[in-house]
Amino acid sequence: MKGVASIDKRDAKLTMAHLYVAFVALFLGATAGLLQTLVRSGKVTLPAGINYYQVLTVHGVLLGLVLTTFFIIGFIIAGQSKVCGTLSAGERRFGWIGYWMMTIGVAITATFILLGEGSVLYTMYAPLMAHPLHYTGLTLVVVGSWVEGFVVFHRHARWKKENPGQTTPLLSFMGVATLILWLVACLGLATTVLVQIIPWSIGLVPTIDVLISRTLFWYFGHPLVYFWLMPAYMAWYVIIPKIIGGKIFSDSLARLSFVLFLLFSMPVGFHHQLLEPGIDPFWKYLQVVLTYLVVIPSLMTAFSLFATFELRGRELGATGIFGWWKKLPWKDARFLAPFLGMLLFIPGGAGGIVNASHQMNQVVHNTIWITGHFHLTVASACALTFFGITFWMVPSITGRKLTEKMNKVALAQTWLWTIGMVFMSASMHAAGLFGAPRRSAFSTYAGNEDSLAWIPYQIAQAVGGTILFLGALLMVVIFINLAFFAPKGEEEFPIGEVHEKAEKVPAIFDNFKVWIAVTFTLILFAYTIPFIDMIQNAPPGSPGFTN
Ligand code: HAS
Ligand code: CU
Repeated sequence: MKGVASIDKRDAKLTMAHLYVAFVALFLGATAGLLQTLVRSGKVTLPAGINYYQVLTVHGVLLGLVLTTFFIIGFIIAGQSKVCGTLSAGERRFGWIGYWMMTIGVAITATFILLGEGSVLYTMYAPLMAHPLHYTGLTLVVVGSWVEGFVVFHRHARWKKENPGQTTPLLSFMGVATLILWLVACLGLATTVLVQIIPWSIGLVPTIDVLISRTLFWYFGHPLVYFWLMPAYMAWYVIIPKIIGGKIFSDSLARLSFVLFLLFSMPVGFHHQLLEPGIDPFWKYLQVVLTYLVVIPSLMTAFSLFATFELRGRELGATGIFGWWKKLPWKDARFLAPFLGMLLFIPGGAGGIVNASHQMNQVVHNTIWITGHFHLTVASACALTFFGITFWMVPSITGRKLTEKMNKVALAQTWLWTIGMVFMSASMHAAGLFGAPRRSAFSTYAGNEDSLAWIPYQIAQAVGGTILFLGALLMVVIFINLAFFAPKGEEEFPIGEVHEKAEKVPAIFDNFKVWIAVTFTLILFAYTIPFIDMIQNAPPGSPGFTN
């Protein structure tokens, strides 16, 4: 049989190029993750003098940066090609230029991490200092992603021009919002890297202002987590309704939640610095309040998803409060994986609210509780959703089929990942409450009394981590199968329709200029005075340190 691809073949090729890099990153990053949980169990030491922080950096960069960014951009491009129509030759050319910049950047950075010249944990965190080329590679990744961002903006604008007066396709709107958020967030990163970190790592200046660098980093670091989350929400709002045979509850509500993410995710970086000295408590307080505001779009999303599930269930004859539960397509991996992601996001989000609460942050901040939090959010809610997308998107755009057999393998993969993650994250939360530190190679403290309380949880962590690793391996196998060996055929690219009773979308939602202006106003409000303060009262700078 001949395969029928759901989008233009040339666009599919561009998306697939991104996914190849993403899944190589998954394989290597998961291997590093396995090593870490084994070391932290206190029972294993790394062979051949491999440094724990080097492994941790490989893990964080490959999974937190490479897997996510490549997957997300690949998905947004495929989605746009589907809902707006194929890219123009020029757009596609710039897509490839951006892709190669990112890929070459990753290769450079990976080289320096492997040489042991870039063990700076999460890509850049003063006063840890890496080789200047490590940062140059990362800069290429970021600039490449901007080039691709402009491709997405251009395709969206072209659709608008071709369809005057019409509401833009929801999926494309969401892709644009996600990449605007990414661009605005990256301004902070670019500033600290170009103005502070690179001159310092080359040796042009002897010291760095750590507080300013970290503040710029977290101005970026918080919206970064929504850059991961919003593509998952794209699937939850637009793809899942179609997979379960239902409708999108409300187009306007979906757009509003994306607009709110844009507005409120930048002026909240201080919730990562609540224990950092040198920031006035008033501004920390203000940013904590804004953090609670950024929870709202997620609560709206939960509401909207419940509504979609319930409406669909009732259509199929469900009765009672939870009757719809039985009507959901549990045996469809395209549904199960993102659904379990949603489920794990409930404790993940609740933990986030704990972190954001100033007093409670003191209990959890330096502990592995936080590591548990972000494995439930990015590594469960987002990762499981990305896997769920992969199950249909890869065969769909390459003209292949997700066979029943592969669907079963995908269900097994979903359970392995979920069970591994539940064990690992739950133990991380528990160990954290007993005081087990994070970002530390030492986890047993020579058996002192405190560490005795957390060691059993660290062993459970390693068990969970091992199950999880098997889940990651199986995911790589599924990806390779779907990309190269699955039978030719036609697989749906599921795009939900809006419920007929939903309100019409107000035109203001489609006007990104307004939202960008409000975003910058809020950023200036939350950061101007704290920055003036930090500059005026700057302590002496710090030299560089290496792990
Ligand atoms: Fe976070 C630290 C606060 C969300 C990721 N976070 C981190 C770090 C990462 C991260 C990576 O305020 C560590 C950085 C580092 O290395 O230091 N986080 C929050 C808050 C939220 C939040 C308030 N985080 C995320 C998401 C992430 C992520 C999303 C990745 C994708 N986080 C913090 C704070 C810190 C922090 C502090 C700093 C801690 C410190 O001291 O260092 C909120 O956005 C969460 C809102 C979410 C919800 C859940 C809504 C539920 C939904 C699912 C519905 C389910 C359905 C299925 C429909 C309120 C949408 C239902 C079915 C049934 C049967 C029930
Ligand atoms: Cu945050």
